[in-house]
Amino acid sequence: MSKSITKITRRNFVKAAATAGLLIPFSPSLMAKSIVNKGNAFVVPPMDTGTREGNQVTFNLSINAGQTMFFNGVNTPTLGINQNYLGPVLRAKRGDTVKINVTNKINEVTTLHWHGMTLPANMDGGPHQFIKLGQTWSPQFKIRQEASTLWYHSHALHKTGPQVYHGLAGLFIVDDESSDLLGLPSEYGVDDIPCTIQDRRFNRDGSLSYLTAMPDRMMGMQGSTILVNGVVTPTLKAKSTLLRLRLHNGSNARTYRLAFSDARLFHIIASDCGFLPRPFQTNEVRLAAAERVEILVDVSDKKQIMLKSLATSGGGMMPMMRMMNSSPEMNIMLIDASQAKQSPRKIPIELRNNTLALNPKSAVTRRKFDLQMGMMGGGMGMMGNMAGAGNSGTSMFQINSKSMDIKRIDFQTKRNTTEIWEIGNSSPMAHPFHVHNVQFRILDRNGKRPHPSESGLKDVVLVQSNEKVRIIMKFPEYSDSQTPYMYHCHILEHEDQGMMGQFVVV
Ligand SMILES: [Cu+2]
Repeated sequence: MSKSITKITRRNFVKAAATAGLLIPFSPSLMAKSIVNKGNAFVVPPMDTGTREGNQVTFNLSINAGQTMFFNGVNTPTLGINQNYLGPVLRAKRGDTVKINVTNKINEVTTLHWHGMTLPANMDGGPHQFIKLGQTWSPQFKIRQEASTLWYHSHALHKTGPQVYHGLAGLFIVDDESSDLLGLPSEYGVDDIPCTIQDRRFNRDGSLSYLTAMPDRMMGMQGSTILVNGVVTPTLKAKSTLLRLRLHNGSNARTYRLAFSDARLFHIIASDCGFLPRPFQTNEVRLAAAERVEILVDVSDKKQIMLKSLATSGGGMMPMMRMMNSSPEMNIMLIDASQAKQSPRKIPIELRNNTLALNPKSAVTRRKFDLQMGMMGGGMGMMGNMAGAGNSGTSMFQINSKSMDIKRIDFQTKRNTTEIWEIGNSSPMAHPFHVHNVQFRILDRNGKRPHPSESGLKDVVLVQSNEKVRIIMKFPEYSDSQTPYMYHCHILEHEDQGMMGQFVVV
């Protein structure tokens, strides 16, 4: 193939997009509004602590198809792990060795990836550790990192988007010795509450609508129905006046700007991979796809408050760019604190410093990455190529002018060494960039220090159009010259279409 690929720049983007028919207005939810059930009760996902023998913990997970009633009287075909939609909250301690038996009972190849976990490459659950129908994959690894809210999800090659969209995801909570001493709300489902936030779009027959509207491949799957733990905009009846919410963006693509309807202040206590040094007070937090934050919110006034995603208006002069980077106001979940009991807990002044040492002076290698949405010459060629992405090594979704090729290792790093990566974005929209096996710290955004809410350990960083973000990470001691780890955009449709690369640690 000798097609010419032009990078999308702001100048040529609108012209090409118009030719490709991408400027057709975004169709909102195809689901009739009247079916949306207003009074849904919040569901706390089942917690699974496995079978413990000393520090050895065994989990049994079964990936299956099922039916879920998101709307009264309407059955939606879904996928789940040990249940019909999503999976249990797995929970283990630092120092444990976990063994997870994952059995595939669906009629397509799948995987489970332990997002945020430091672990050997062949235990990672990326596209190389695929599981066929009827097979059981049993990764085993020691948990070496700090208390944090991690997650797990399908990472099947070119299938991550549809499989996660239909339900293959769950949380993985890591505890450690000292997190228990912080005096934080920690009664699971009572004052310590996991919240997986997802946006979905439904067809008239109640089935999930996937890649049915023109911008879906370009912008990633977005929908106007919000699910929290698989329930449409639920109502949480708070049992305590101080709530710890573990907010997880389990959406395929959407970035949220989370805030309460009365703009009340809350405290962010943790980001993707652990606690911040001290609580950061704010009245809103941005959460891109795959990111997590833990917040403490005081509801002792016993009011009803809506957790919302505030509207964002995209930057840029061009209408397409504005559309790609803007989002409407959305209701996430209602918190009804009228029955809440007085909490004995207080918001701590200090949390703790992460123990992971990441010193820029010790960085031995610097790498540059550019997130790109290249374009085939000719408007319709772009659409044709997008539809066919994945079979050839050429698609419009690229990192450093290459799209994912499972047979190509993009680079290798050395174990126990520190690197600084500069991630640029020359495409017109923001991309959440994720690296497997490491926890990184954000050094700067366009040369400026990151926001305090991003000062902790992370595994995903949102990179805006035209932004340069520098991150620092240390590769752990695991090495395997044969099995790669992934780095990729966590807009799952971008990942599936090639915005992903592979590295090995030697
Ligand atoms: Cu992307």
